[in-house]
Amino acid sequence: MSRRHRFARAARRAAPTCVFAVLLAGCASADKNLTVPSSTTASAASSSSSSSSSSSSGMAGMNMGSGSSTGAGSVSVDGVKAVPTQLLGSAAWQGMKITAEATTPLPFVIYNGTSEQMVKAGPGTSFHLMVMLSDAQTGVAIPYASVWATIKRQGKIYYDARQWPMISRYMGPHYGNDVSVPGAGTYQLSLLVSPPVSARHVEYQNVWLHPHQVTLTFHWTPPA
Ligand SMILES: [Cu+2]
Repeated sequence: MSRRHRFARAARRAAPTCVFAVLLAGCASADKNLTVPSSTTASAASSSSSSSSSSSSGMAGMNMGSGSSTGAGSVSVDGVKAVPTQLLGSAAWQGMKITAEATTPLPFVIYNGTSEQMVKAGPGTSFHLMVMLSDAQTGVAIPYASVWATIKRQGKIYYDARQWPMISRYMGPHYGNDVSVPGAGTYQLSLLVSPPVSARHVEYQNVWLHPHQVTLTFHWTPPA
């Protein structure tokens, strides 16, 4: 099954949750706007993005416990501490910066407007994946899109899921989920990003009109 169809099928499967999230998550775009996604391949090492500089060598020693790009080890709000993040890679798409980061596994709450569901990271969870979409020039977050993440190693798929539109005091709006991978290794992370489904100021009228896929390579080492 093609990625495109998998995406659409999964979007339909997610329909009950999309009822409330359709505007925020852009779930409708999966059925309405799908065309064959354009695709680029970037790796953390080859990306020209400034923020990827630490990943080109840093990922070899990826350690969720010590690597920190937030420097927020001492920051705590209501007892909830910022957790260190590790850059997995970044790419650019028509002026949108797509950045994938990982934090230590963490619980999160899915709230649908009337009820909530707590998602706890199980013992097999490797990390919490966060995909940030932002304007490459201004750094302002871009909401209302959808992100589907697929993680492969040597052609085998180990993770394949929609990312929740998510908010966080420290990370701001992002798209994320808890992820399990089978141990240390070099993985390919593919991100299928759908167009933001929203009204747009005219500076954005000609960009991000079709789904777009990027592939990032990262090295994963479980924390000691
Ligand atoms: Cu998150």
